[in-house]
Amino acid sequence: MNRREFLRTTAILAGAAALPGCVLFRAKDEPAFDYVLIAEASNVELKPGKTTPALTFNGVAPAPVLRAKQGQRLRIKLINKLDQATTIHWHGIRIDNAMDGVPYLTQPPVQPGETFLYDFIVPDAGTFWYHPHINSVEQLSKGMVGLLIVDEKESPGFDADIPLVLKKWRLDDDGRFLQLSTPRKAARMGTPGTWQTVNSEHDPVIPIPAGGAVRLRLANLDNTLAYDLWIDHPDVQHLAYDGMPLNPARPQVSYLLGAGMRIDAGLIAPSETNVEIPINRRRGMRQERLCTLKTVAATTLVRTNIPNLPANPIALPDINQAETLNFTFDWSGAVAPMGQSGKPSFWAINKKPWPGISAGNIPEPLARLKVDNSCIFELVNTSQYRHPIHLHGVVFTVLSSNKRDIKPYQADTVMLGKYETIRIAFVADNPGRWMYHCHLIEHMKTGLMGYIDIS
Ligand SMILES: [Cu+2]
Repeated sequence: MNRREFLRTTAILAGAAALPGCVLFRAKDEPAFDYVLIAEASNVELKPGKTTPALTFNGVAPAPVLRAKQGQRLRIKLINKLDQATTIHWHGIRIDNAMDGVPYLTQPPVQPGETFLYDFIVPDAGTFWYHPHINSVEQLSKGMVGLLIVDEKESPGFDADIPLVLKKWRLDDDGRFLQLSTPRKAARMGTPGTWQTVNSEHDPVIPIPAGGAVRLRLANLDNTLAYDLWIDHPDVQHLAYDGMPLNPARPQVSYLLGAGMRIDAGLIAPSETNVEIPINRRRGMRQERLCTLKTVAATTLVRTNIPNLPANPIALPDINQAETLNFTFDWSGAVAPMGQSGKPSFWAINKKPWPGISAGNIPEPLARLKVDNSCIFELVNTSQYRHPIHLHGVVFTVLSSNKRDIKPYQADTVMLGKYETIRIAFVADNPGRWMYHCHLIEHMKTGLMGYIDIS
């Protein structure tokens, strides 16, 4: 048994899950902090036998899985040992605005050699993640992405809880990074990676307890790709999207997982050992295997029911009283330099490409919302390229689409298909300035970003 297999087996026996190479970094010596995250350049092994010069938290890529309990205070000390500024954004957490990790808008960038203490309450249970919100093409592409799992107040009772971080790294044959972005691709569907991994391994086999109730936390932490996932087992349930439970759970359907989005899926593992369940990415008629679940002997009873997840305490919008705002996501194709950055802008929200931000130059918000008001956002995509649209600070309900039937659900990121219009609704109950952007990072960096002001 090699170390990775040992870690996995140990994790299953413990009823928890470990990511290979992603050891929890509890701050034993510094009781004031629950976690210490050191941003640093580190060599990692993604392609077997090859060295990849990654940017990491705590020397591993993807970053360590952080774990907290719903309703608890979480303190994380960021130490920046990079040669560039960074921050940490906590994707999907309904956080205090000052802790949201957006440079200039919510905090000064954390410069090389500096530290920053993130200190916040986690109000919702679910599968969330974290990443810098600065120089995002490079910092996210090169590895500074990790899960933040918030456990329910009472354990739902799964026999295994397995994070599956999807990421396709843009590497050459020797494991070095290729050019991460080109204007041509940024103006279209983004620059895809070349080396697909699940939890930093290519096509891994992941043990699950035979007969047990298994929770899979599928997280797309890629900068670019969308995954049409399919778990090849007859009774898979979708339990949650973006950490927000579906009540009741829904049978597995096609759900395009854009950059930044998550699915919690549940299944009862076959009671025989050595049964393999592939997880595939569907691409038209083709299926590309991402990883394989494989049953191993376990001391669990044979289960018949997938546990339910309790709802999170999200205020429900009053649709009849809600104010509707329209946001059009446009392809402008302009190669004209934008704003102060002088970089090309290809994308715009309501005709405004994000001009960049600096200490003395905070752009105007895309909208000002009155605190506690219900709002409907109508998201209009006028292009043939899709956009995973993410709003910080709140959880919204996805209401409807002009292209497909939507059974409403809660999320923090919604995939806006080509020429699609989607309506989302939420209560603006979290005051602050919240970023509102496409999570396809090259789109965000070439214009498709803004923020809303709730006050
Ligand atoms: Cu986009």
